[in-house]
Amino acid sequence: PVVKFRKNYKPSPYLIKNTELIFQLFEDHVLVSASLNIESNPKSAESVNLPPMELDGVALELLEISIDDKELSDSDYQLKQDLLIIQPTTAQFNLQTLCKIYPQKNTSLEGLYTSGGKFCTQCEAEGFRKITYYLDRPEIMSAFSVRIEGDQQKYPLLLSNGNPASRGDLTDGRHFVEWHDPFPKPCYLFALVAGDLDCLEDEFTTMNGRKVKLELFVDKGKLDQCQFAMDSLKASMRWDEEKFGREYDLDLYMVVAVSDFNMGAMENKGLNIFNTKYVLANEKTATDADFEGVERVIAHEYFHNWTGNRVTCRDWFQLSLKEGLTVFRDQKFSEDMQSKPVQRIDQVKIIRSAQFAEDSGPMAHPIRPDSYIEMNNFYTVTVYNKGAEVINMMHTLLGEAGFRKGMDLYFERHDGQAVTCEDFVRAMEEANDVDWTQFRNWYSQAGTPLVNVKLTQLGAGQFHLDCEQSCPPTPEQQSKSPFMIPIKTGFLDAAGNSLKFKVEQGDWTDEALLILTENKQSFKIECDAEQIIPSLLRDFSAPIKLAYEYSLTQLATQFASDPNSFNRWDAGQNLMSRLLLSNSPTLSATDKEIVEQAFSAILHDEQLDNALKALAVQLPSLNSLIGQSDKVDLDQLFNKSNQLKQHLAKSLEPVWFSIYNTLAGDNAGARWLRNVALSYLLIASEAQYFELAANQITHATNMTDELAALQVIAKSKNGFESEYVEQFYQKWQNEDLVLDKWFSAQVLNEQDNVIDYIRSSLLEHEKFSIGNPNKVHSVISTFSANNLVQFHHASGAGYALLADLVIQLNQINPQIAGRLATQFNQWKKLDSNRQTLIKSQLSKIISIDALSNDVFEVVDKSLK
Ligand code: B3K
Ligand code: ZN
Repeated sequence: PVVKFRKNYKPSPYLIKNTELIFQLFEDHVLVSASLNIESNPKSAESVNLPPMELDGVALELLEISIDDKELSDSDYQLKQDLLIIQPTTAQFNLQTLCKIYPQKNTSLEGLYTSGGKFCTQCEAEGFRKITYYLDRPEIMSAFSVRIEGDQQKYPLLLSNGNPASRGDLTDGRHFVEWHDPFPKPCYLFALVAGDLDCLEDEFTTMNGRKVKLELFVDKGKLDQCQFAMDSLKASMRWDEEKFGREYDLDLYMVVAVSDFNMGAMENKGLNIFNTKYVLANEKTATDADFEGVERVIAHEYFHNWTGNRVTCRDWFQLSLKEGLTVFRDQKFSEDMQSKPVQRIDQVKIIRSAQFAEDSGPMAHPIRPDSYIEMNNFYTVTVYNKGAEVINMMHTLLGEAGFRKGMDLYFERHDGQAVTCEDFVRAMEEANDVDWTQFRNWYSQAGTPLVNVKLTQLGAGQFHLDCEQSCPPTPEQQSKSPFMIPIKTGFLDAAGNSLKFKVEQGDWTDEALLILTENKQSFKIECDAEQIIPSLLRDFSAPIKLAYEYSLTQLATQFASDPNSFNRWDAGQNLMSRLLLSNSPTLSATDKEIVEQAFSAILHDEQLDNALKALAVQLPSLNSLIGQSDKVDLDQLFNKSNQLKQHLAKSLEPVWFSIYNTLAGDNAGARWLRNVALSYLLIASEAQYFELAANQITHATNMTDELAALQVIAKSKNGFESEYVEQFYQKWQNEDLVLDKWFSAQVLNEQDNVIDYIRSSLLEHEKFSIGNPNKVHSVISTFSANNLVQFHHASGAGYALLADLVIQLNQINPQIAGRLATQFNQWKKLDSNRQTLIKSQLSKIISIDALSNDVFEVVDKSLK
């Protein structure tokens, strides 16, 4: 496999000004003819000499090729591994090719493929080369005209990007539609859909009074699950106008939902293609969390129209330019639509459980990676979510207005261009007249910085806050320069009241932004109090780990009353993490009591809303505990976390019971808290409270409650034989997305026979399909990421299961196989027995025949 390096970037010697494509769709193949207007690139030093032109192409049968209407003879071109090489003789010419492809056999779900009887595409990152020979790199921006021909009955809908230009009938029951997209775009944004679908139509009037037609296409019979996605689309369109002054630019915006899709969704210009999971939702079939997911992903793809499509990436190393920024935008949108602190907590949970793990493992990379083998492996939590945190720091440093100025300048300068992260930072800098030389380290350095903070009292009301930052080595970077780290800070007194203070010579305030730039830095704090408790990194103002030696009482105080909701939650997490990760093999009675009392106070706090309560009384996830540690004793951790859960379940049993019985589940927050209470009750006594769950699953009127009950039942001792699990299946067997939940609920059972059950019942189930990423995710990813007790079973059976699936998927769908393989990446933190077991699975994987680049890259790095 070849490694590609960022430092080797060179502009392409050729450009493609216009792209005309004709697709002839048939039952077992598709003919693609391409006519490309090619020019030498004035920005390339080599282009004056007309070097050979190398076009990318994978798994294409080249049937015809000509230049300027003259057919080429065999000696005029070369076909090498995944390349077509021609020798241009003029600086401008037209290249025509005709290729045959087999979408019906394409299980990689990349390029053109079929899903549920319809044709659809996924071209990002490098899938377009599976459709036709092309310069498959994002800086090649071309105006596309597309003609699609197919059977009228089977494919009444023939869709592509832009606006429909003409349509008509052909012979043999066939018809055609022609599309033209006026905005030049990279080929990764190309899309085609053909099929017979239902459509929900609507209209949006833009801020300048233009009418945009909105069309949401779904499988027949699913129209009753579309309204929420449509409403979310309109809300996002309005939000982007109001927040960023960005208006939609075509007359038509289409969204198509397909069942077989490798990720959440894709922002193809004017024709988004979505995983059904992020479109279909109504109360009966979708949980409150699903609704949030739909709203977020619909918004994310819509926001890409400006951050991604109008301004795109020069090369794939710059992916965070569009992804980090667009995640940041969808996060701000969700904060405006939902509860801000709850959203922030969710965002930080992802960073702590998944991104910190990635940053401390073999795949660690900066948000702008320096190298890759398979680009698809770099659609990561680092590029996306840490990338969004980096943008969020800019937002914190510049404030709302300054950030907007930077965005405006970025769009003004770069509309219609393919640019770099550097261009973005420069626009922010210049619009605000700041120097962000050091800030750029966030783009170039991998790893999670650790900031150690100490508070010392100098005299009455005088303190020093000493900060020291460091960043551990990562595979390609041994030593790091200091980062610029904004730390939003407040102080509380011993009773938890917010204190006024001054930093250095500043004004009296109750919150300040400390900006760390040195390895060691000390801030002088003036504060009129005896004892002060620092409330640090409020709202998670930087993607770092922060260490401060709080006493358990101080943490409990913060948990009970920090005015910053995020930090209040965080203090609770911190308190529990400290106890769970300490060296002692068991929890002491006092430890358990401290948490119990803290929970009790939270649950009785009448000011606090239910969603925040629900979050506060959940233990830090095992993933985040592992993600934050360098070494972990899993058995001890599992043990202690069970002890703590048991204790909280038992000691607060009456409280859980009263919440369950008195809280009306009439809004999402209340449902959430009530269902958390239910899960504690079943931990307290399965025998005693099983009836509650049984009753809930039978009478639930919404999927949130129905699923919560299913989850506790499926997890219970007799979960595998439960009649309720079976009834749920009978009820929902024809609702694919609900079945995914049914599969997931079962793989979370922590009993020893779960792995056998997965192998013999779930993977063999008639509704399971290895080719469907949602199913693989529901069963295998959910098991290995969320049933850690069994995934890490000392027998190694969990590892063997994951490895078997990686190997099975390696040929079928390398992208999904590669992603699954990353689940092994934490192995060096574990005990030697588990290390040996995982290592042998990794070695088994790496030695199989025809290993895909995707899997190779992940496993090879993991073994190093
Ligand atoms: N841009 C796509 C992701 C493509 C992933 C390719 N393996 C979805 C998104 O981030 O909006
Ligand atoms: Zn995106």
